[in-house]
Amino acid sequence: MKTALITGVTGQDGSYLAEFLLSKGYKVHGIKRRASSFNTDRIDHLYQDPHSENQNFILYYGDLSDATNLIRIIQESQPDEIYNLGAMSHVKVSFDIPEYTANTDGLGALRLLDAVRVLGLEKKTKIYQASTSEMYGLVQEVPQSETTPFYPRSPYAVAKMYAYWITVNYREAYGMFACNGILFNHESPLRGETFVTRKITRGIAQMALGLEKTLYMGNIDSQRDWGHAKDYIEAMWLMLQQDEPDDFVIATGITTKVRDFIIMAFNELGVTLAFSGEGIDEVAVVVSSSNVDFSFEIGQKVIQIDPNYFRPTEVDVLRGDNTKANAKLGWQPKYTLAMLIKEMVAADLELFRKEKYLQDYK
Ligand code: NDP
Ligand code: GDR
Repeated sequence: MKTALITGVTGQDGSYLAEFLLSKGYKVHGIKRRASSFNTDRIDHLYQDPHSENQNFILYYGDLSDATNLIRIIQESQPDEIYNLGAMSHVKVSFDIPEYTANTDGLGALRLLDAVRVLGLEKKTKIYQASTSEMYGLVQEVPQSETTPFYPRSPYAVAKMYAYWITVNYREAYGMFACNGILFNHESPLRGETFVTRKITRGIAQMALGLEKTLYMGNIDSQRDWGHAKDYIEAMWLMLQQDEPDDFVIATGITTKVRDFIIMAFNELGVTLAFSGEGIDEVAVVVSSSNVDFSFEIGQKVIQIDPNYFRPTEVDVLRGDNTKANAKLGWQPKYTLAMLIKEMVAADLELFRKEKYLQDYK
């Protein structure tokens, strides 16, 4: 039985990856942060009573800023594979807490790599580092591949650049099996509520049920290459099953504007939109045709632009070239953007129907 350790196990990717590895027969160890309220919603269905026999999903309290804690957990769990998914992962928030972001997302990766070295596990333990397309930042070329120069545009991306290069350095200096997955945006019904796709699908579901009237957005002209998290966590695993460690771009190869994501998500409910206005504050998005099953009104201003959601420096266009992952890992995405949006809108409608029911009958 193989053993894996996942940092960030309570996040979107961590929860899908834990489920995936358990289904492959792994013993899975996960690190969760101590919080004053429960933060394990996404993995509660995987919970196993510590008193049960053959427990194969084990959680530890820990933090990427705490090296001694990481050393202890790695020593105890003796993992064959470590997936470093833990991070302060919100680009906009990283402008508010840059030092914390550097410590967790940059130095956190170093602490893990060094813990493996200190414990003498360099030849046993393989490491996956969650690198990101945000490292490409200011557009140098489109599509972006493993050879495209980096130009990070946020404290988050700069911190992730450190993690990327320290992973490469430990691979070259100490012969460690350490890989960077340069993953483009990937989403799901488990996506954090403040990332743009989930914010949109939640907002639409709330408006459809009459719980909200307007959704406030930032830059709807940026373009992202969106895939489904379920496809992407499989690529992480594939990287660690190869004979040699390497770095891979994981992306769909298709880019879409945020505003087109909005249109597609509304269309999912049979609602069409009209856009007008040019300047940031003038853009107005109103309902042009509706669906009687939902609470939209013709002319309702469903999207309004709020400059507070803009970033000081933006990444305008991301589109990944997955040729290498396709050739060497045999990886390609199974989900289309349309399938992803359908699943996310349906899940959020279901969520807010329950909430509305509770509100109506309390
Ligand atoms: P999430 O934000 O959903 O999850 C992040 C996880 O990291 C959570 O479990 C969080 O814990 C944990 N965490 C945060 N701070 C710390 C810390 N100081 N110590 C230990 N754990 C911490 O991210 P995703 O699942 O979307 O992404 C996974 C990883 O992949 C991240 O590193 C992200 O930067 C990277 N990435 C994500 C992409 C995407 O599109 N999703 C694309 C490319 C890279 P808690 O639940 O307590 O907050
Ligand atoms: P990103 O994802 O910054 O690409 O980072 P996010 O969904 O936050 O933004 C995508 C684009 O949408 C624009 N946008 C808004 N974004 C948010 N969050 N809220 C808004 O209201 C809004 N309006 C417009 C943004 O400006 C941006 O252009 C994600 C994270 O998961 C990172 O951890 C990961 O590394 C990258 O994807 C790849």
